[in-house]
Amino acid sequence: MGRFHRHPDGTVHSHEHDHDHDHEHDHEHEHRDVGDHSGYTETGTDRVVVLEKILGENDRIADSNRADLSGHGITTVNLMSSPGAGKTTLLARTIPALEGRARIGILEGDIATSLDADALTGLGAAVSLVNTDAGFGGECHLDAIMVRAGLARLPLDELDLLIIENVGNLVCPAEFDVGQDARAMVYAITEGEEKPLKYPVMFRTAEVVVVNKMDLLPHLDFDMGLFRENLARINPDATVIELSARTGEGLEPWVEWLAGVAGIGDSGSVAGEPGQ
Ligand SMILES: Nc1nc2c(ncn2[C@@H]2O[C@H](COP(=O)(O)OP(=O)(O)O)[C@@H](O)[C@H]2O)c(=O)[nH]1
Ligand SMILES: [Mg+2]
Repeated sequence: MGRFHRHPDGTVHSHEHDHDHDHEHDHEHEHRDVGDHSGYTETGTDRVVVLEKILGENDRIADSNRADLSGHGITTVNLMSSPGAGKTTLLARTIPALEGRARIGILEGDIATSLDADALTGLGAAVSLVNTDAGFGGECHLDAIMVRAGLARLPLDELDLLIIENVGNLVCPAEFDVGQDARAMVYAITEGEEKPLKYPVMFRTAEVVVVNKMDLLPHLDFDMGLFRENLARINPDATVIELSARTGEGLEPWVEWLAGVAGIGDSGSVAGEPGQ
């Protein structure tokens, strides 16, 4: 895709910067009068205006999602991570762990395939799949419109807790409000201690950071102290939960955190059915 820039006459356009081309002959317009294109001082302004419009529209729909969900008594958690950190594996353990305490819906976001949705089907949760390459341009995140489409396929009257497995990506999902009540993220210790510093937005927006793949700790030179220090610089308030989604060790604090946000703190009571 080309890069946008504005010329002194006010026209804005984009074109590929293919350095194999001879610019003097290929382009109809004169470049030398606007100087070095690597600067693009005005490009940022154009992009900010466009992004503000997109995000403003997204936020309006996110607010409708939030209102609809809370109208149904549903607490919604937006679960984010880089690809492969362990979101699906964690959810496969979480659904049975909350059985009898919360009726769970999963909104599964993936660019392509139903692999994760299939893996989470049959565990006791209602599962709705949104593929972003099916009508949503193959986006690297879920936005509020996509989530709204996925909600239409869930039995909202029968749910207490909705967990949205966002598209695996450490950047884009953090920029889009989808109507959640809380954001959680999974971080795997195979990713490197510096990730909170390099990808601050997601780590900053997460209320809870699940530190996953703890079973691999003996095989890695991962420095937990350094990771926690880096995370604290970006988000000192984050709740940190170390666990292994593979073995299930350390799962309980995560399950109780979810129960807490869903307002079903007392183990054993079925949400929405007091007295049972
Ligand atoms: N060793 C180990 N592997 C894990 C753990 N959690 C997930 N994995 C593996 O990591 C890979 C990606 O997991 P997945 O749940 O699909 O990650 P997602 O892309 O975030 O949904 C799979 O091969 C999982 O089996 C864990 O706690 N320990
Ligand atoms: Mg997954």
